[in-house]
Amino acid sequence: MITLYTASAPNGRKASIALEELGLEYRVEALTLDGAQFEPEFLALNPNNKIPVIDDDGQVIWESGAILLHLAERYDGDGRILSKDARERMLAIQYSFFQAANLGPALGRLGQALRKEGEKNQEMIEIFSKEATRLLGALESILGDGRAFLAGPYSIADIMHYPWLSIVQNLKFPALMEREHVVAWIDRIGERPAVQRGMAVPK
Ligand SMILES: N[C@@H](CCC(=O)N[C@@H](CS)C(=O)NCC(=O)O)C(=O)O
Repeated sequence: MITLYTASAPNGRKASIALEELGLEYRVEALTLDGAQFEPEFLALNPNNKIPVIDDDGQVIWESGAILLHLAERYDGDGRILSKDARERMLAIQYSFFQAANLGPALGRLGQALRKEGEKNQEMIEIFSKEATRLLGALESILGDGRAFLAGPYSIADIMHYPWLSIVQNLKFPALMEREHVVAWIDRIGERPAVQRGMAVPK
């Protein structure tokens, strides 16, 4: 049995989308991230106090990219989220690392700076808006060659990016709205029924 520890937050939705794409049964433990992530029971699962975490028959995994790779390696016999072709597989891993190391932290810090109560740190907002804009430009150029998905076939690379970029689209972030290839990609991924189910977790 798989238990997913998650919250109403984009990194958790990467895991629920992958679980839905693979048609796996799983139990959801929803955290509110208002302190529950610092409780000893949760820190025993992830000392880094962040969701998502999965417990797959006693094997505990954290970091969204590692969770997606685990699910693909253990349950994806027919390459639904990770191609069996070695080059496509490595491309999917490359773009997954790219998301976890770049867009995730930039948008996460930007969100924190914008949500801060009281006087906002304009320097932080400017630094991370600029970085998010730069990364959207890189994605626009990658998708500009006409590919439908980031790494050839649909993959964990698309799943890693989608929950974050859908937030940016909902906010109508100006630097996104002019990136037509990225916007078309967001719409394409968002049409997938498994993505819609995964995005609705936790209920
Ligand atoms: N690199 C991690 C980032 C996970 C992450 O930042 N999770 C956020 C929610 S989207 C969280 O749990 N924040 C709680 C905290 O920082 O205390 C991953 O990809 O899994």
